Amino acid sequence: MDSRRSEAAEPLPLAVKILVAGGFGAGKTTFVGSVSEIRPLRTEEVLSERGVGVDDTSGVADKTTTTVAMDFGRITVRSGLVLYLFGTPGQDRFWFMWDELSQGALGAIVLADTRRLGDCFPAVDYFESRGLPFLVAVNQFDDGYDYTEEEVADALDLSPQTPVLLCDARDRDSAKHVLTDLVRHLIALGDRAPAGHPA
Ligand SMILES: Nc1nc2c(ncn2[C@@H]2O[C@H](COP(=O)(O)OP(=O)(O)OP(=O)(O)O)[C@@H](O)[C@H]2O)c(=O)[nH]1
Ligand SMILES: [Mg+2]
Repeated sequence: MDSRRSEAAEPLPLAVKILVAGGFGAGKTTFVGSVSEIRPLRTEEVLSERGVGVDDTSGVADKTTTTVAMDFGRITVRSGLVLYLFGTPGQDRFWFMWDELSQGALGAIVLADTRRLGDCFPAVDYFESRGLPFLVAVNQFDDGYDYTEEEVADALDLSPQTPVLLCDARDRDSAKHVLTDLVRHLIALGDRAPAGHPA
């Protein structure tokens, strides 16, 4: 068989860059790790005493490590469509990374932590101000409040078209569901945009 012909018949998959953002300890690294089909790249460092008074660990006292640069993972959501996932660092002192990480991204997941819902405000603000489409995935912690999607949308003052859904970042199917909803949201926004204008 002519290998050049078989290569030509297989189109390259569409690669889409997605950010996974949210407050400190919201579950971003967990989310990327549970859904990635490759061994995720992580940049975890142990939270040391030097961060005391700098990092706000209230509500996540059990946390021993934190992401200092980014998480990276990959998932094929359907044939021909591959998502490259970039998890952001959660601590305020690593905000300077966000502009770099968001270069070329088509969409974002904002993970909301049910123990500290307000911590995802900065991520929501960031994506709204840059016009990057996002959805809010509410990561439910056992010791958090059981919010409904409507309560979260109200509390975060989201625009009516921003999807909100409940999830468990530790569960692969749940995380994959969040990503497929984001892809649907991006496609719907693209369909609504006037020709020649980005959504
Ligand atoms: N109960 C519960 N625990 C979770 C869930 N998601 C993450 N965790 C736990 O919460 C802890 C923090 O998760 P990470 O994934 O490190 O959070 P992160 O947002 O990447 O944290 P930073 O990078 O430090 O901002 C880990 O011990 C996880 O096992 C969840 O949905 N439910
Ligand atoms: Mg992390």
